[in-house]
Amino acid sequence: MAAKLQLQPWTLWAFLLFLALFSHESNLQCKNGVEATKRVLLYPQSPKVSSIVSNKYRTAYHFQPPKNWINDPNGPMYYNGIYHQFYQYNPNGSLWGNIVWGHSVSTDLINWIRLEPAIERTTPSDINGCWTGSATILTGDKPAIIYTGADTEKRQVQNIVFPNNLSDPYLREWIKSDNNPLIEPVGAGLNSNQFRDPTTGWIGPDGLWRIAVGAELNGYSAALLYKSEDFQHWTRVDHPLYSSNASTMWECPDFFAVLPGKNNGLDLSAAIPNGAKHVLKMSLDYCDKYMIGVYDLKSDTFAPDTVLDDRRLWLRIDYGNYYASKSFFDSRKGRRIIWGWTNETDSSSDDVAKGWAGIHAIPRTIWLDSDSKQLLQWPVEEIESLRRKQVSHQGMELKKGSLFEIKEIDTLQANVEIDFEPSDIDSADPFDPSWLLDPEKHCREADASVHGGVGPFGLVVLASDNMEEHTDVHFRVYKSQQKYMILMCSDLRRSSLRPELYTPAYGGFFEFDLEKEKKISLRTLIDRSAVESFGGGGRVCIMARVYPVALVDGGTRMYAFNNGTSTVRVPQLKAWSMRRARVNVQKG
Ligand code: DQQ
Repeated sequence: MAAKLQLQPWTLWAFLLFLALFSHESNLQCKNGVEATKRVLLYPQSPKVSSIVSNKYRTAYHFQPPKNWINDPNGPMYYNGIYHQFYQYNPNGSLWGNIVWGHSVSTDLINWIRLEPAIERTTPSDINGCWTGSATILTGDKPAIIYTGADTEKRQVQNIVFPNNLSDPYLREWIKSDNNPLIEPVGAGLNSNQFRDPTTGWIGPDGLWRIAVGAELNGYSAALLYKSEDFQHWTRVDHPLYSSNASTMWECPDFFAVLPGKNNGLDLSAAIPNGAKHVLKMSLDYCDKYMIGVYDLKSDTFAPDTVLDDRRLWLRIDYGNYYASKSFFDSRKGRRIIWGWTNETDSSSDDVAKGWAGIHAIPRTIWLDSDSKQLLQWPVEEIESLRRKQVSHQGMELKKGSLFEIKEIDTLQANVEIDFEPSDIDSADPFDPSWLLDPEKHCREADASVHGGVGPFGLVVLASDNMEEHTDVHFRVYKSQQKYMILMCSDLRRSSLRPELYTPAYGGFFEFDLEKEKKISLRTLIDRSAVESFGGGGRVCIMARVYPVALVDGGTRMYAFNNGTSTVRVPQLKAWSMRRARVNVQKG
């Protein structure tokens, strides 16, 4: 039965007026080139924002420790029935520093038990830092972790640890090898301060192990390749796995195989089926980017299908606040899962006062689209165990200017899934390929108040009663030769009344066969200060942090809307309240 559309003209007017009045732009967005490299703050925050210190901003089902700072996910793995998540952790405070490897375990990727740190700064090869690394399950079913240490001279070196007791189900204790450091930053042109974050190892048909390490080589970015017979003695291959002069350093490289159109994952150390592609992911400019290509095991080279000299055009794992991601093959369910880190964007002084900073995005299943052109991501199915009260609406029509309030669920902790079916795709505006260089600019200029032929339509979340605060996640459809290009924006510019907050308008484009597919799906996970959205079945993902005053002071509201000229049908809208997960509350 068609739901009754709740149109509230006063709300819409307030909404549009506010859009017109407030358009403070941010210059800290994930960008390429000069701004990014000259940035003083590595991670965008808001040094001058007015302070609100509240635990109501603390997420209820995203991964974080009970207190203190976290950044990169490290060495995720599934071993003997247990998922392990390690993470860059400051045990002494909520700013980056004193980094050790925090360690948590889980049976479902959602509820976590906190353990003692697994790797601490205790030896000359890591006395100045235990930084990012990866786990590998070696032959004989024995896990090992290779991580970056900052040594006594602050050079970056690669070290290894092994579990002390394989019969401990939680692998609580990890022992450093006497062979550390395994790899030192030697060789012409290698910057010893830019040599870190080894990947998971993979074994070739020649029986040799390989790992890649992020580096700056002769001023260029590279994933350096190393080979070993025993995982302890490593030799650098004379060419990198891949390098590019379009950037200067890649942090946290990740390398994995995927099959077009199949969401079952592949173990890079197992025989890779015909037709598989390889993905090289790298972290730079506060963004996680990737290339899809072919890996030739004989020559040990990775060749991207498309080489783009302008790194603004490189594909992104996520178009929002998401960095240093790492994937692993989950042998339990035969899938590949990727985790990323999301920083706070309020001020670091508020982080000190709150006593915590940083979360991990919801683990996502990641696979390759059937046309091999891009990766798709979707929250792991286990997150659905947190769903409780559900509302659903079918067969709605959103005419131009419609706002439909989604009621009766917890708007601060929710999972919303909406299918949007534009009624007149011929009225889509034409696409200009130059927009691909800066989708954020396009989201700022074509915000939710600007009518298009088809769109904007989407969700308004964490809105205050009078709409002075709101976060908009929306789509806009453009016609591009034979296909459609969809712009997805997560516009935070009106997300909070707190002045000077970092509130960008994130955005990304995806190509879509709208004639065939008919519907564009949006899934948004709202978790207090986290708004994590998946557009077009996971073609564009945008993670965002928001700090509305209304979240602390009162309630918030949620709406579906259409502000495009043509009507959009909503065949299906489902929303659930989300329960709090048991994230690291219990110590093991
Ligand atoms: N974080 C780690 C480094 C890595 C960076 C240090 C990426 O190993 O390059 O905490 O966020």
